[in-house]
Amino acid sequence: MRPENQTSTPPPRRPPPSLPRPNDACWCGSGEKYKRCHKEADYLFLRDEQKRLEATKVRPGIISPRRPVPPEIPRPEYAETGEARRGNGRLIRTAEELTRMRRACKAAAQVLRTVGEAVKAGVTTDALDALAHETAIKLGGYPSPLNYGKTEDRPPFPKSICTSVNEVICHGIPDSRALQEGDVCNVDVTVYLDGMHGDTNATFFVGQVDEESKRLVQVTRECMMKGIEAVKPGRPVSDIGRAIEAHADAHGYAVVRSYCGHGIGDVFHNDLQIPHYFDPKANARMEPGMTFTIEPMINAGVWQNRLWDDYWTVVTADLKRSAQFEHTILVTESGAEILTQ
Ligand code: EYF
Ligand code: CO
Ligand code: CO
Repeated sequence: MRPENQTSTPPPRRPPPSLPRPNDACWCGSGEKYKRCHKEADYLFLRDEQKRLEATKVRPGIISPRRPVPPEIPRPEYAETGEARRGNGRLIRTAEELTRMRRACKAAAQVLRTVGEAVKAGVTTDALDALAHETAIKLGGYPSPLNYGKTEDRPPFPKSICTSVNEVICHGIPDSRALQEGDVCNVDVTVYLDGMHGDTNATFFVGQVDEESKRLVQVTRECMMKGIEAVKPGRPVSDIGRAIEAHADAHGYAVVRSYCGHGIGDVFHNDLQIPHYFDPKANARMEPGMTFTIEPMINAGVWQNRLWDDYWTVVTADLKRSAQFEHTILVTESGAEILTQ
């Protein structure tokens, strides 16, 4: 048959971004009610498109057995039972506590550097977990996420770091999935050493990534730095979120609202919360001697998140990419000192 005589079914037309109501006129201009015209075809089209989208997204892999920590490593209160303390309400560190805090933060930064160097296509996130676990222990530390976060509704976190790839915002569980060329992978490390926790994370490129992901990661790093520059004794912690949100907004990105920075020290998370968006209710004043994290999660699309049914893995609601950076900081007389540098 000659090409001009071939008949083939045209591909289904893409529905407009905002669908009409059933009794409104159809978007195609037929003059028919939407429900009698394109409604069914649109719903089938969108369902198939969602399936196609999900097929290219991160899926859960196999989680390896719990890694043991040698008995000589001092451990936090939840290491055996999963039951964590909330802290004693004291948010200002003594000089002696700060000395220990610096050691814990330095160890966390070292583990993050070591794991960051191992991020490559073909490496599983479980292999990154093994490396972080072993490096923390070599430094005399306990990997804080291991067995942390148990409540009535969920078991404790099963691994030593969080690895959050592409559309995973945070708390991704290291598993058998191998990193792929073009992925972005956040590695979040917390180490318990000398009775204190130090918490830091960074987002790494796996090989060559697309320009949009490079921009997202760069702007997210800048958001964290803007937040750190906003730290000033006497000012409310809402200044931090205000600075971060303004920078994300200016680049067309969204700030995750469900997870915040946190006070940290002898407990992994104390009562102090640091929102990364402007929240006028976040009126706690920053004081010299406070230690907390600034860890903005910035999304390429919408700010909303969903939780996988594994209890932990937080993903973007639209499955677009997300990035994060984190430092533990100390409030000084003039601003902030980064402890996890
Ligand atoms: C839905 C946990 C996970 N919580 C916080 C427990 O501050 C952290 N990173 O910078 C941080 C790391 C971990 C963590 C690892 C495990 N958890 C609690 C509540 C919800 C949740 O995931
Ligand atoms: Co962290
Ligand atoms: Co943190």
